[in-house]
Amino acid sequence: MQMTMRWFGPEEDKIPLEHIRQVPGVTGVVGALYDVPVGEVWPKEKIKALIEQAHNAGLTMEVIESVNIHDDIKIGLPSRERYIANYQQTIRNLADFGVKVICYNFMPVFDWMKTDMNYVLPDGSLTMAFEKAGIDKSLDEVVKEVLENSNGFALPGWEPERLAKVQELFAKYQDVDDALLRENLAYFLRAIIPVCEEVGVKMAIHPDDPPYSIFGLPRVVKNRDDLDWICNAVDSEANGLTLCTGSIAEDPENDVYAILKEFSSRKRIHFAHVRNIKIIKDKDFYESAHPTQYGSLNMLKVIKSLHDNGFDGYIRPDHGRFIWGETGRPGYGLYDRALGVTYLLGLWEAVSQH
Ligand SMILES: [Mn+2]
Repeated sequence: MQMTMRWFGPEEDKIPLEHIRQVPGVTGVVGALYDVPVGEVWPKEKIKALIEQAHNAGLTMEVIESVNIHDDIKIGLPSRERYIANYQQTIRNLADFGVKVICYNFMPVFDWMKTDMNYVLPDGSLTMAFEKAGIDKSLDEVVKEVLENSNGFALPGWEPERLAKVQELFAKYQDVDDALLRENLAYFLRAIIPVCEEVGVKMAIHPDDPPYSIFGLPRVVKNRDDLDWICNAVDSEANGLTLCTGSIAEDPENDVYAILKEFSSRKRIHFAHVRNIKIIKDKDFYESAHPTQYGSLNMLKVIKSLHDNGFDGYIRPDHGRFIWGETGRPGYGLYDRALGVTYLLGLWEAVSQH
């Protein structure tokens, strides 16, 4: 197991790598290029510069999150061929600089959805929340609210240029149902997994957040059966998962521990996002502090399910609250994620010595 933290690069992240280096137990950062348009090839010189920065700070960068998938691939348009060829080249370029895992998602339009970016907890800390009532309004209104509450930071998957055309994007997905989206995912995987096998990279799909349909959009990474279908679509270890405990747990019907156990045993979890959430009622929730007592997940059981079933991939605390007056990109403050790291490593050490 290798403990990492996400880092958005020198332009996009106000947290210096030197500070991440000082969090005990963190050996690497999870990064990405944010100035390459979705669908284009990631140039070698930019990848080199990015990864060198991590190395110069004494950290590895073996996981990339995310190389996003162009909408034409998800919709299944003829132009997907060009974008798939570009994706294959990006995989080769990343492998050249030591990248081992690529996290991605296959969600139409939105990479994730929250309705409150500054939800105040009883202790005065700020977190993100999702309440169904928050999306029972017009699409434009919801998009506007998320963009306005991002504290001036570009949120991953919520690029304002792209979302300015949100109505147009929705129209393009009009005829894409779950079955077609799934077929388009399999088509993509059949094209890229052989390249991954050749260069030693593992793909790791992130579950839908939230793991059910919103605004009538199709969803195909929601639960155990979806994950099983994806693993079988191309039966290769290179075709794997980013197991995000928070996203999976946002549907109370999902048995997070059983999913962790099954897919760790099957050697398909290459990357784990570990966070706790607190269900408020039905499917409404907020992202709580990591320890078990603050959320709805038993974090000892989460770590045990990974550890006892042979998980040896990369792990990171997913999001953190804003505490101690810190401000910045919602979900990605340094302090609470650092607390998450030490807590998760403490659990890991305990279960390792049993
Ligand atoms: Mn996640």
